[in-house]
Amino acid sequence: MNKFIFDVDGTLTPSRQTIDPEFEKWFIDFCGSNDVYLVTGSDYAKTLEQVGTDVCMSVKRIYNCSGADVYEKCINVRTSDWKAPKELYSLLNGWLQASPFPLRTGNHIEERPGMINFSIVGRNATMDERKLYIKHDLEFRERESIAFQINLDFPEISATVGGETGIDIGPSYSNKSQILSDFDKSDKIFFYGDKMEEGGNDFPLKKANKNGINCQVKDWKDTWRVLNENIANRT
Ligand code: M1P
Repeated sequence: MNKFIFDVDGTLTPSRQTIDPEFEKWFIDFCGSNDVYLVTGSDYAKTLEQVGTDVCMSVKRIYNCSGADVYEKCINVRTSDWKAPKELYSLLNGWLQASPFPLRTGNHIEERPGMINFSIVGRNATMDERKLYIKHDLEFRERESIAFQINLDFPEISATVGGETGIDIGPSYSNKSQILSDFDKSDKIFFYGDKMEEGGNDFPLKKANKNGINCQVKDWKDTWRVLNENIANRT
């Protein structure tokens, strides 16, 4: 059976922003005739804020925190109690002090069920402050090198670059690929994400979804375009 799995930030919405109203209507309609799932590094509160209750109720399941916290029709059906080791916090605080990026807005280490999100600029950043960090990160590839170092120092932990300003960190078994255990071998999985390159938080699921179709998109408009194209080719 065909199953459609979508990342949220950068795939259904601009990162940390809400879904476009026209696309929202179209997507809800799409959910009415297809089995749709969401998978994101974000927590449920943010997903609800970004895609709204109607989308949350229309999809079969939402895998928050990269699959560590699972919701069906707004009800939590599974969660993880993993906690990061103390040594990791020391390392993250070290980077927080050492980064040449000058701005700190607060909430730099956000604890979520089964994972933490680390952000040098801080999760309290405004859109303009986020833009400054995105520019800095594009130039210095800071998140990539922090994630690389964490993966090197903590073999039992997986750090991936997700969204535009943060790093998703959890136990090594707990990346987006963990959600595949909920699907049947006979399912044909279509996965849409914007961070499928190695080191990106969609990469582990793309890699594990060997028999399915993985579609790397540029943004939500590209997702909409690709879905329309697929539908046109099917008819
Ligand atoms: O899904 C990955 C991340 O996407 C967004 O990241 P950022 O704010 O850095 O653009 C956020 O929704 C974040 O919570 C999430 O982990």
